[in-house]
Amino acid sequence: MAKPSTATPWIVHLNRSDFSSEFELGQRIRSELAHGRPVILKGCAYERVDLTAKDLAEKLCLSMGQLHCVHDPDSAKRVNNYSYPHVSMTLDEFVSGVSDNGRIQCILDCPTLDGSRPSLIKHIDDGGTAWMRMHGECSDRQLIPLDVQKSSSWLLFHHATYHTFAHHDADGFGTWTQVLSGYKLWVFVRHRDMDKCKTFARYQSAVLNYANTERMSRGFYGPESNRFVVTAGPGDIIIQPPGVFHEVYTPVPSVTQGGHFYSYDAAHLTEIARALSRRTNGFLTNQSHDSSRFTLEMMIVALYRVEDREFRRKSLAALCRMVLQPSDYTTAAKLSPDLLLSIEDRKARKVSEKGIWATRLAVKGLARMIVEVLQLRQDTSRGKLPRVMLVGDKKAEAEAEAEVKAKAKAKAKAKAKAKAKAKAKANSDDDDEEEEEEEETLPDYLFDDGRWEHPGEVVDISPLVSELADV
Ligand SMILES: O=C(O)CCC(=O)C(=O)O
Ligand SMILES: [Fe+2]
Repeated sequence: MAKPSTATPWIVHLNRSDFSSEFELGQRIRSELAHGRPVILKGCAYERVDLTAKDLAEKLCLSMGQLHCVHDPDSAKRVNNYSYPHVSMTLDEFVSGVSDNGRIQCILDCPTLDGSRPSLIKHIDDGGTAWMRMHGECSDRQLIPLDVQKSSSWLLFHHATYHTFAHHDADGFGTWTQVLSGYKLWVFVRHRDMDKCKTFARYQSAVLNYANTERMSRGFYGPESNRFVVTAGPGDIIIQPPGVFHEVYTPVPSVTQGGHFYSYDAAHLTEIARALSRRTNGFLTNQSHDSSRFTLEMMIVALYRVEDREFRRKSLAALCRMVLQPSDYTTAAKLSPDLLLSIEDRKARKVSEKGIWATRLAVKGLARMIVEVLQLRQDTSRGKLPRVMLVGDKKAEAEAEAEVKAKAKAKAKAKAKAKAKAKAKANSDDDDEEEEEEEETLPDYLFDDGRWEHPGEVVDISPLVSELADV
């Protein structure tokens, strides 16, 4: 049973009227996200948009005849392909489904025509800011990929009673969403031992516990997870840190706007989510944004333009690591030529084959310098990749069930042994220190202080700024 979001200090509830400016509110939200805490914000301005042809055409300027990729779990059932529950139809056809009891569908990624988002978001979106601030200074980054633009602002349309299974959002993005009509039961899922994960392996097995791929006999999700539900109505904004698992139920027809962002303060959470995504082939997420790497690079270039801001040791280390070791985080094996064409200056490509990588080379040099001057750790030891389980793969499911049973048996055996040992020890001396549960520890810069969600201590970047002045 899900508990209300107010039942946990993990989820933070704020009201716009309690802050004197959006800047101040943005600072507060950034500091909550840095510790992995979702924020629910009430009292923001919005314009109501109903799921009607008139509102979509007149208020959002959408073309009702345009084809969209519609999520339809029933279609997946019909063709027995659960990884592709999509059908194509016009927006008009989709909207007519609001009064058709035979259809429960949604559109998850309709681009907005004006990049609209609450004005507050610019205070937390460091990736978008980096692109705009550095425009003109990176000669080979004059074009912002459409993928980047579309991921910063989109629309969701839902028929009543649609359910989205637990997932984490793609590419380690943070996500904001604002309901424009209807309601959402947004459920944050969290393993009960999440705080205690001291290794990446532990973190990974905790999130796999509630992944929707794990169809065990006791139900669809692992029994070790807590769920906290937010009931979001018109105007309410949900701001979600990177990597947080969530499932969503939409009881009535609904229009929602949303967008993704990266922030310097939560880059350590972005790193973990991207590492998980890479290792599970993006299987626990619902999209992929091949340009995200370019945005992270722009954040490195723009760093010296970020004034009046504290940087944290672990989040900065994570940002550097992602640009220095991209293959640990990118699910897309290769960037598509389209993507490269859209981002690189064609003239520069003709002039010099090397020239097209000017920014990438500069970023790598900069990131290396940041790591060296600020003495940031970069070591990870995250064990081998897990076997990816496919939904509907009976053999894999049976194997996984057997694995869980074997693990539980081994755990019970180890517990009994530890108990016997403790008893023997208690008999032999009076030292009543508690037996610590043994845990395999692997060196990892994000986990070694035992607080993987913590962004690390404040790091003074002035030595870096003076080093850069000398370059
Ligand atoms: O509203 C929904 O059903 C799902 C929204 C969501 O989590 C997403 O688009 O990533
Ligand atoms: Fe999501």
